[in-house]
Amino acid sequence: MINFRKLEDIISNNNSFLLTTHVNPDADAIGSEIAFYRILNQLGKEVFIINHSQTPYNLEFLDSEKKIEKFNSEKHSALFDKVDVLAALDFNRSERLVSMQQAFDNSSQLKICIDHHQSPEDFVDHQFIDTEYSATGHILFDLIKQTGIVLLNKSIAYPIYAAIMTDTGSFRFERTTSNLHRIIAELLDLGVDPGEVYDKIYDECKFSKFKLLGRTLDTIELIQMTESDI
Ligand SMILES: [Mn+2]
Repeated sequence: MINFRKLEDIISNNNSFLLTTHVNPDADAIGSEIAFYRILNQLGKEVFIINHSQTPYNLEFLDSEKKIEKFNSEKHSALFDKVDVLAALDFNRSERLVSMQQAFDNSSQLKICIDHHQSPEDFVDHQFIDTEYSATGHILFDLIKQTGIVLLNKSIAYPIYAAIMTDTGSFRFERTTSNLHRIIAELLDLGVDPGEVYDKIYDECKFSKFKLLGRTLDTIELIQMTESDI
């Protein structure tokens, strides 16, 4: 069980937050960062989102404010000791931060982890982890529902929908319950278009693979063989 009141207290009592997620981020990783950023933004907090990896091409649409930055040790290291809270989203082992691990581990600022994976490492001050959740975005939905910390609007519902859709394998996996579908219904009522999110994540992914295939095919060379080569 996640202590949402505790998480609400941490949010209320601090002003600046650095959000991050795991290497090779998926739609739950990016969606949760964007949803959490928009929650904090509604509350007037100062927020940074810094990741080890570049946001994958097919997930860039989730970051419409272009808020996510790729970690650069010279530019960002000092920030890890300056913000009030470091928030790890959708992972629970600091090695998943790769180039950012040292800056994160060495910081003495308050650290929290919001996640739904098993076997967490003891690397933060407060863990908000429950493996019963379908996605980290789903935890953020319950944070809003159970505390009323902000009003759930379309701009928060949209990345939460993307997070849950992908982490449930488009509503196929075990944690796809009737309760989860009730949550989804609420997100759709706020104006999320499921076809649009699906097409953006999966079709643009296919499109970028075709582009890569095109570049690869362009490098093909015909090598003439003579009789002596055989
Ligand atoms: Mn996840």
